[in-house]
Amino acid sequence: MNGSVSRLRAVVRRATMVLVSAALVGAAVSSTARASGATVTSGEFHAFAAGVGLDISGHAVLVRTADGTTIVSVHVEGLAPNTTYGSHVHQTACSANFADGHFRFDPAGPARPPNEIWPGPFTTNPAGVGNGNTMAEGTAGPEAVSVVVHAPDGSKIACADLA
Ligand SMILES: [Cu+2]
Repeated sequence: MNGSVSRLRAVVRRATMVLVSAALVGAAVSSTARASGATVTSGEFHAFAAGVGLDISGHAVLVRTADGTTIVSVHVEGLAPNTTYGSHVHQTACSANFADGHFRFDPAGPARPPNEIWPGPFTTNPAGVGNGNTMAEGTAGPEAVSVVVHAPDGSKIACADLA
């Protein structure tokens, strides 16, 4: 691992800790983020599409930092234990065509990071709670408006609108 990767990972770890505490105290987080020049959007997860009927909750936070990176953190409860889920930033609201497809920095570019923003895959603990996070180089455009959690078979089971 080179120095810049380990530095980035340290930044992500720190940012994730800040985000998790921030998500718990929403108002305080956005004033802190404003002070640093970042913009923060966040939203609550709800069961969705193939997941309707499941008691899924949690939240997603997307931070556009002042120095041009995008950090996304998800916390999801009510999932199956010890299971790996996919998660991506999507390009429409949860109510519009089931959040449609993935946000891409370059719409004509590859369907994977770093051109997309994937806070998963993440693996749940024995209680069915999962946490995922990622940091992308670049500021996500205005169409980065939702975060979807996918079951292991790829189906969309939860969605959070970011506002
Ligand atoms: Cu997705």
